[in-house]
Amino acid sequence: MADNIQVKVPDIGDFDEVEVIDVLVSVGDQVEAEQGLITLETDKAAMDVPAPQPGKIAGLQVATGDKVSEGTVIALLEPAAGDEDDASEEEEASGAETTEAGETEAAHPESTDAESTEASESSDAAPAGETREIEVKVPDIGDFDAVEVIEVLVSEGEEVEAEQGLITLESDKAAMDVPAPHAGKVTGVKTRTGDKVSEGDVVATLLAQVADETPDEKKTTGGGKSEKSPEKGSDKGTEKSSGRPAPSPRPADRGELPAIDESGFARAHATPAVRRFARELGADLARIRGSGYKGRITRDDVKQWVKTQLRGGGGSGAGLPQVPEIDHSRFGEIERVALSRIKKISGPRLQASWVNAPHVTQHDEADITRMDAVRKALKSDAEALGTKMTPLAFIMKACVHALKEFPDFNASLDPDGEHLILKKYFHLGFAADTPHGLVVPVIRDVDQKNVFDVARELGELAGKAREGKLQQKEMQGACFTVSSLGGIGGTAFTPIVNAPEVAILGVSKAAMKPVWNGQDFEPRLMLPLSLSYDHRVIDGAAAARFTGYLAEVLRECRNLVM
Ligand code: CAO
Repeated sequence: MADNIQVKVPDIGDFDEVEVIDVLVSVGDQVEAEQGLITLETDKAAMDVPAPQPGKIAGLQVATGDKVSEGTVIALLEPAAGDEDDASEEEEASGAETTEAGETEAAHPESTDAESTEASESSDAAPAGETREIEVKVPDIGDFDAVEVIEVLVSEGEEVEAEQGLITLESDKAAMDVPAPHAGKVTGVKTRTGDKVSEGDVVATLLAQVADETPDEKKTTGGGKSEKSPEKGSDKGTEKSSGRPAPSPRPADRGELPAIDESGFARAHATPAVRRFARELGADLARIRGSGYKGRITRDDVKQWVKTQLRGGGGSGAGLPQVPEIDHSRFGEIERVALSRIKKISGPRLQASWVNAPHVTQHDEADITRMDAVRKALKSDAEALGTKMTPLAFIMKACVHALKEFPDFNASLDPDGEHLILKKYFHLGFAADTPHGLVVPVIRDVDQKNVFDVARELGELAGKAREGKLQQKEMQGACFTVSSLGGIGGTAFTPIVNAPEVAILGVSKAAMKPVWNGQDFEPRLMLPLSLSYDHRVIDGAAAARFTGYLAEVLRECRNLVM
């Protein structure tokens, strides 16, 4: 049998002690090469640590909420048959190491069902005020059955607070946490990510001090189908799990946060750390729209929401009117397919940018007749170097000139909303269309590279993007983004700013047009430019000057090659 491979956290840039926000696989799962095993989240971004090669998960060494750094072993992978020979090669690339096949036990083994059943029976008989083991079961979750566990938020041995989410369930309509009914220590985790659970299923066992238990509390702790439960229907989700009446929410006054709706708070999709943070600030998670993976509420969402409330509410995207839910099958045959992983991650980010940054798009045209002649003249030299010389390399070089002339475009708005962070470097992102979705690789220091270097990096990064091999650090640090649909078509579009950048340049397909030179119409190759910008930072006049200047730099085509 092949040796197991230790999968380690790769180089994650300047970050240390990064939080594991999701464990995407379970022991025994078969995984493909590049499949995400865990998700890490820094202040800036979420990223997956992928499997270096196909195989079976022989052990998991981390749990949600753990902190990891470069080199931390996160899982043991039993290579798929036939891939053993590649293992050592892969190790080098991924920082993985082999270990003896025997060392494959999961770091968070599960306790047995027999123990928890017994514990549950004894818990029902135990007097109030005693420390005892209780079973936490899926409460009444309305009309849903066999709901997917999308996240296990705790591991065995972990101390939890009352109301802290233990697992997250996701139905077609909503994500909800099953919370701990009491503070205590997790003695067993009974579900894994990907399991399907229904009302009454045991999700965990907890050693807790149970004082003054009310009938309502009993119902949540052991509210399964097997219990003699009171009438069903009034305790959807976790509404009664706190045993406290939920204070009725009231509108926010300026400088004041609305009261927390406890039942909504318990159901909100957020990690324990974010829950604690929200409690500290008095923020109601039920009111916050999550921008993280699968709509998870991040620390930044909480901060942003609190800031907006203190400024008088609105604007952050929280409390947006919902699009009505429609049963499309009433009108004809339908098929429901999962979004790609990239779309699930990029969707909330695009939406966060769209709702946070007031967008305006400035359209313009650049005469690139001369630039295209230069590009064609360089094409064969580029080909000799194995590089394709497309207009995009020139456009990125021209953008650097415009960014130097208009530094406010090479900036980000400080989260305090009162300062602009001006960047003295010129790292440019470009949108790349891949079979899995849209990604934005970044070319660093474009100002210090000639057009051949830029074209070569464009080709390399676009190739990696299409193969799904981009590393996280190759998508970080951009100051400004170019989104080119020039190779496809169209005359104009409205790109969404890649926040926290403040502007993005959309480029459409160049076309030969008759242009009046004062005496005659001349055939000129005209490139459509669509600059979207964050109107909190950029004014319309500045945007018009920016595109005008950019068009002039492209027309002259000076200082773009070297
Ligand atoms: N006008 C006319 N022709 C253009 C052009 C333009 N603006 N831009 C590129 N072309 C031509 C190229 O010269 C090339 O032609 P040849 O093969 O004859 O030289 C052809 O179109 C294809 O170019 P390309 O698309 O392969 O290369 P690129 O450098 O222009 O773009 C990349 C690379 C990765 C940006 C592109 O492949 C891509 O993914 N574009 C989609 C980006 C996207 O989805 N944006 C929308 C996001 S929402 O904001």
